[in-house]
Amino acid sequence: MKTIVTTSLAAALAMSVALPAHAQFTDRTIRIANGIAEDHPVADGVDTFTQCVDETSGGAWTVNAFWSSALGDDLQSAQSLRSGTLEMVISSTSPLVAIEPALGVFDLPFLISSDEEADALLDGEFGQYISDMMPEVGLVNLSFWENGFRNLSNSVRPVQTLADFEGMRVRVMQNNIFLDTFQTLGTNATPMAFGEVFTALETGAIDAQENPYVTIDTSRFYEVQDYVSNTRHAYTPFMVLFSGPIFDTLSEQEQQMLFDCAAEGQTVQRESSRALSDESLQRIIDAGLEVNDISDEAMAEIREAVAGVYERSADSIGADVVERAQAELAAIRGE
Ligand code: TF8
Repeated sequence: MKTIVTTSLAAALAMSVALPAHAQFTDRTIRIANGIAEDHPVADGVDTFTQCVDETSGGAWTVNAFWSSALGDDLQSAQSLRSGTLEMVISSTSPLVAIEPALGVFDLPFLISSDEEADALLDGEFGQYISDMMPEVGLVNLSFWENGFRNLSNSVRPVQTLADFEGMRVRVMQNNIFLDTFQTLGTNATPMAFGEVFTALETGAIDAQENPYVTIDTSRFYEVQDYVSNTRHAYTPFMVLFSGPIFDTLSEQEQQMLFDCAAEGQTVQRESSRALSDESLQRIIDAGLEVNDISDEAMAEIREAVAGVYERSADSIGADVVERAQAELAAIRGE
């Protein structure tokens, strides 16, 4: 009898060393802040991320996502991450320029021109270079997800030429590069947090905003806008950010899980974003909005008008950062 007990005890001890993967995962609840609505493709990425974390941690980790700025806007949430009072945010790079000026590179007008370029730039050396800057400001970038190409919507007129921007009251994201771009285009631009945009459009405080089709759709901007013009003036990615101070308290396995699961989420989220973009465009059209493309001639004029933004923002972004992005994009394009 004694032998049996001893043997099974030894076996149990051996198993406890070799077996339970969850021993490296402490029970935790992770909150993810988000500014967009729950039917946005980010939710598909978050679902995948959540499932992956649940499986990898053997149920030790719980992930709770909060939508529509319930935990604060992008910038406020990122600041909470830095102070260690919130675990995660999925944020556009643009409002975070206040924290890391180099992120302004993604706000430069017409920098990226296709999905393929975006993926190659963000998943390549340049994306890593940007991610490597984040720990210094108390943030860990787990992955770049897709926000998408931004298009202008408004309630005044279809924008078909440079002149059509004139005098429009446009909400822009909170940084000087967007402000400069839209002022240069002739609009009356106002920086504003995303959560205030719907009401500002509804009350007529502003005429226009710019975001990808999926956002114009899922945030119901089509209810308070009449025109959408296919400007594709910027591709501002999402960063899947984790709190630096909290990250530092995690085990190596936990840290690796975060990167792996954010990468799994990325695949699903980008696919979903691209599939939904056409559906969203159709819903915008079905809602009665007038959607227009811009001619090559007019687009050339628009690009030329904002070309000076690159030089004017080089100091704030860092000339080396801008050059590096441009060089990598040139290589991606085979130039
Ligand atoms: C913007 C951004 C936002 C996103 C969202 C809050 O216009 O594109 O839609 O950052 O996650 O502010």
